[in-house]
Amino acid sequence: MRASVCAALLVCFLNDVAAHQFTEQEMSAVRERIKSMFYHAYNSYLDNAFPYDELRPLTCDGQDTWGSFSLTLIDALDTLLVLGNHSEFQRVASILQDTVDFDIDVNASVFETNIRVVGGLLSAHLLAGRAGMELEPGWPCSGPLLRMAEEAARKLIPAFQTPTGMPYGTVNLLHGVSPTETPVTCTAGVGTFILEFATLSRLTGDPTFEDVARRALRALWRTRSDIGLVGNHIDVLSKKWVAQDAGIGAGVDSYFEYLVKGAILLQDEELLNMFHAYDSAIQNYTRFDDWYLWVQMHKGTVSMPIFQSLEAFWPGLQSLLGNLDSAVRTFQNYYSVWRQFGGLPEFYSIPQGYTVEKREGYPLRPELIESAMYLYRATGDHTYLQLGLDALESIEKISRTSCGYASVKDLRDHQLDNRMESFFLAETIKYLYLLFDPTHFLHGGGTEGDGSWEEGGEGGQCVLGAGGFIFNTEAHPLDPAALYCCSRHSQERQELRDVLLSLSQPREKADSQSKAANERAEEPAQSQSESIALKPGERKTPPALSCPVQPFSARLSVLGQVFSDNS
Ligand code: DMJ
Repeated sequence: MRASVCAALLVCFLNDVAAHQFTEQEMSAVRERIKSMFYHAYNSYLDNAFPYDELRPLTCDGQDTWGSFSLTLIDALDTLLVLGNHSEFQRVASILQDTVDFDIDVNASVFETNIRVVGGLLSAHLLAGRAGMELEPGWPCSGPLLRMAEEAARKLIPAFQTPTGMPYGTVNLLHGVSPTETPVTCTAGVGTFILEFATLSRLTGDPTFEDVARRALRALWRTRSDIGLVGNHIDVLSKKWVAQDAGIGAGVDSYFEYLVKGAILLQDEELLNMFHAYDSAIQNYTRFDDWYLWVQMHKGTVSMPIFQSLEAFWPGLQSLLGNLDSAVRTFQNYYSVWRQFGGLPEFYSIPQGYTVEKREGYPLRPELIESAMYLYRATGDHTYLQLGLDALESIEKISRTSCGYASVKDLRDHQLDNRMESFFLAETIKYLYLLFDPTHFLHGGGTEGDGSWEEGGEGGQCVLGAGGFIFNTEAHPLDPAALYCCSRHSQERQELRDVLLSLSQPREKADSQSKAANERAEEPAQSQSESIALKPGERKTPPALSCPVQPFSARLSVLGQVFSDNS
């Protein structure tokens, strides 16, 4: 454990060194550099790779990877808006409507399609007003990008038709799940849908999406071990754990992220309680010196004493729950690894203080920068800006090529891979930019910077952006106020329909219906999805929206308690 002692000393050292204080002028200069990084890669993707999914930055051409969706363009769309480029956002949104086709004979990852394609389209839909796009009268409860997101998500639904409700990992977009498909799915592949699917349900009024996501979450919850942990891969037909390593990294990460963010987005205590129960087992069994190890899910014995780069989202998540001390200490551990290599290797052996064989790569992942963004907002400590600047310099130096940014194959000798994952433009660049732009509207509230609240819906009764934004795991921001607004509207329409029905029916029948309606009202509070059902195939008409200004801003806090308001 000598290396871990060294790492601990380094952490103390990092804590003691006074961070450089960035002036607004310096931060603005860094923002400009980040913008030019984005356009270097983005323009090169358009010139050399579109309509393929990804740019190949060494050969300056393109390839399909996760499907055949022009994935990088969908994933990067909301980053254009984040950087303030409204005209390009509008242009791309209309290109995507004209060119992307989900009726294709392609086997796609249910997880990746959801977080990148459905998440990207939903977020672009919700930001379309700010980007100055022409909006349908019913927006944000309807709109072309929302319809595209819905269409993509519908292609994923067959994967959830299993006896357990837990989805298969892959689905053919044209034919559904192949009869030869493996039933083994990773934990994150089961539990990373509630943000996008609940958003879809609450915007469109179709409960199907939220229902399947919740069913999968509840099924997964019931499979936890006696000591409260989940493993890495599960058989979705038999519910047997196939890989029994429990940890917070690859294969599991975004499951925990979605319990917390789902709780915030949907004001849902069930999800928060699940997370807290997991968190206490995680703290008990996997945490050592503010690192998180991998342990056997039934016994709690250490199976892999390694840190994975994907785990670096955890301090950011902790800060969302107000658990700052722990978040800061864990972040410092991870930052010490960054400084050792100028990037985060995929795996890092904690006892040896070095990379792990065949896992020396750094595919320009966002997680450490994402945590830095949350922690800077929470603490104001410029150490996090320093990490951001280190990351920028390092990416420029190691991975920039003449037509983009290449994944690093090996951080020890800086060999490159011919791949630029779409999350580089969707997440890494976005979080980096937001780190250096603390008054950006996406940081929430309507009082600072360009963060004015936005009106939506007919007559402008829908106040959007008032409760901050929740980022999905691919950094696509979702607006809780829009969900609330649209599902309120659905509820009102349902009530109106009940009244009209009761008026148009004979007395006796109307009495029995109003009795049923009263009984419904007396039932314990259900998830909102159960009260917003439309009949299959039914479309919305332009709504008369009514939205609150208060509730979300009063209840949500980036730093503090999720349920601070008990009313
Ligand atoms: C992204 O696709 C998402 O952040 C996902 O949750 C994990 N992997 C990549 C980034 O590392």
